[in-house]
Amino acid sequence: MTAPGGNRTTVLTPPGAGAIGVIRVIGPDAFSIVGKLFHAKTRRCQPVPRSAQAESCNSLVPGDRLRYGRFVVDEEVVDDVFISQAPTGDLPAVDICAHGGVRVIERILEAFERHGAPLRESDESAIPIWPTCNLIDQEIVEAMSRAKTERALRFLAWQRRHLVPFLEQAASLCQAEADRTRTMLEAVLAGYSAALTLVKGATVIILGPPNSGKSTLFNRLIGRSATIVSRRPGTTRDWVTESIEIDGVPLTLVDTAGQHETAVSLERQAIERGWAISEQAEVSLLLLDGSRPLSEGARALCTACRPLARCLTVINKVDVGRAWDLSALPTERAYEGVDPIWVSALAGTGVDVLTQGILRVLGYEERIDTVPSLFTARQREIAAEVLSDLPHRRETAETAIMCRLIVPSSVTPSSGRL
Ligand SMILES: Nc1nc2c(ncn2[C@@H]2O[C@H](COP(=O)(O)OP(=O)(O)O)[C@@H](O)[C@H]2O)c(=O)[nH]1
Ligand SMILES: [Mg+2]
Repeated sequence: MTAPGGNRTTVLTPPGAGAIGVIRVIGPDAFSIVGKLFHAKTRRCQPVPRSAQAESCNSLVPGDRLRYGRFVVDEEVVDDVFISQAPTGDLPAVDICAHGGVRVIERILEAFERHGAPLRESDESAIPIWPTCNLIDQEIVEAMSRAKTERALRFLAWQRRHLVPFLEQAASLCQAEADRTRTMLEAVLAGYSAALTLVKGATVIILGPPNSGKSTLFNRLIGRSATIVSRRPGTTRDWVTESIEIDGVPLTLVDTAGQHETAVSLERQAIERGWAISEQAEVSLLLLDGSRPLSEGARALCTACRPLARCLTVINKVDVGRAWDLSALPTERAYEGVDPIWVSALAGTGVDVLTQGILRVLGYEERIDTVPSLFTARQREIAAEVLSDLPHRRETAETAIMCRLIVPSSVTPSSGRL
């Protein structure tokens, strides 16, 4: 048991729910305890005045700035982590963002326990209220606790500093320079789809006739052999999912059973489920075997995939040779400028072009990391509404940006508890 005001830790993220686990150390010695275990890797971006507390914590920067480094126990690196000072009001507190694996979190908690900050579970008072100053800030903080990749976390940290000031400026220009407000709102909306994917992730499903190499491509993309690959059609009896990241974008990859007519009911179910997922997936990959003449079944599948959003045609086994060219395809399969991609899932040829194609259809042509960008459906809806009202209702637009989009804390019903 810890004394009510004593040093303790609490885990802010649900176990196994995200790739990032956030541990909060709270108590009078929080900074010095973290300072004994954290070793900074990078220099500060810019000099900032250090508080006496931050001085005692190995390279921690005050406020919401993140520091990147290593969590080291008994001279062994447990994980690469970010740390930030958690603004709590009464007691000092430091957040450690580590990879969310159960063992990593356990080892960090054990180390803190040994240094006098044991885990205190189900203790409401141990979880301080985030002093968010507006609704967008609150949305950012909540999204940070669920971020799946380091890039998502960096993106959100950047938005936390820049998004609201940018929107406030857009609001202040409504009356005098409505055109600039319009341009600014268009800019924050432009990156929405990519930002949403970065924060929440996207599903990529691999469809195709049996034996076209779906499982081989799946394994190639996840970088290890997780599904059985076989020459006998129909080996993947059910769909398999795996979390991967491409350039820091979190993706759920789905390998399906071959899309063909079959009497085997188990496989039939898997195929049907594959179709159900593909309708919800952000990206579908239609994988065809390019080393043999295109079968009637494959041609029928091309036609069936037509209504799918963001469906890329991928032609496999280029290492064996090209038995047909694109004119053999029953439909024009280019999607938003991404032409059919020739790959060898076995040899890895063309896989980089494919991963870049996936990012491209998800809106990653431009770097979105350092431009103000909206990232929730709520934000987008309000911004789009304001945009359509401009320039006729400038006053309402200003109020809408300030009071409905940004929403200062005095107006928010919830105080931002995670
Ligand atoms: N030569 C060659 N063979 C491949 C390639 N991709 C997959 N294969 C082979 O094709 C067969 C079927 O692959 P699999 O991934 O099980 O296909 P699935 O039924 O679509 O999942 C296996 O023998 C693979 O080794 C490739 O790029 N080149
Ligand atoms: Mg398979």
